Amino acid sequence: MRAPVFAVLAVALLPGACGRQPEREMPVARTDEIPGAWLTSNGSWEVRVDWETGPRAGTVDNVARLTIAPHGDAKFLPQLVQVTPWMTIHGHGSGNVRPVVDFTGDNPGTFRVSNIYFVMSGPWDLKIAISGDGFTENVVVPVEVPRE
Ligand SMILES: [Cu+2]
Repeated sequence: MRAPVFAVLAVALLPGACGRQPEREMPVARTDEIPGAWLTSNGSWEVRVDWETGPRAGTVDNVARLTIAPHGDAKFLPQLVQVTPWMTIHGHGSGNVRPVVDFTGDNPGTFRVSNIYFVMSGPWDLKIAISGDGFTENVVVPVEVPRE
């Protein structure tokens, strides 16, 4: 059985194109179960971002590893993970370049995200949507892209 609160959860997936995103969605809270992880919008998942390569501006050779773990009782299984780089202070994303999310198979909640393009240095966000079983939860993870 699902908790009643999930019956009213309806979160549209955000378009990736520049200029059509709503304002920044703040992370709800940080959680202690995975050190450095962020809690998704309805509290079902903890998400941590570790950089394998980068982050660097002006290249698609940025690779991040997402660790996604249930927070408390698992409410649904993550079947789709979408990642959108967004530079909130300027109101733009990465144009037509979309990150590629692959399940690594290492462990049930580990995903490799490649082809992440930051058009400039500065403060970025990774807007992450985790979907499954008709539900979507979001989390925003800040990323500081250093100057070269
Ligand atoms: Cu910018």
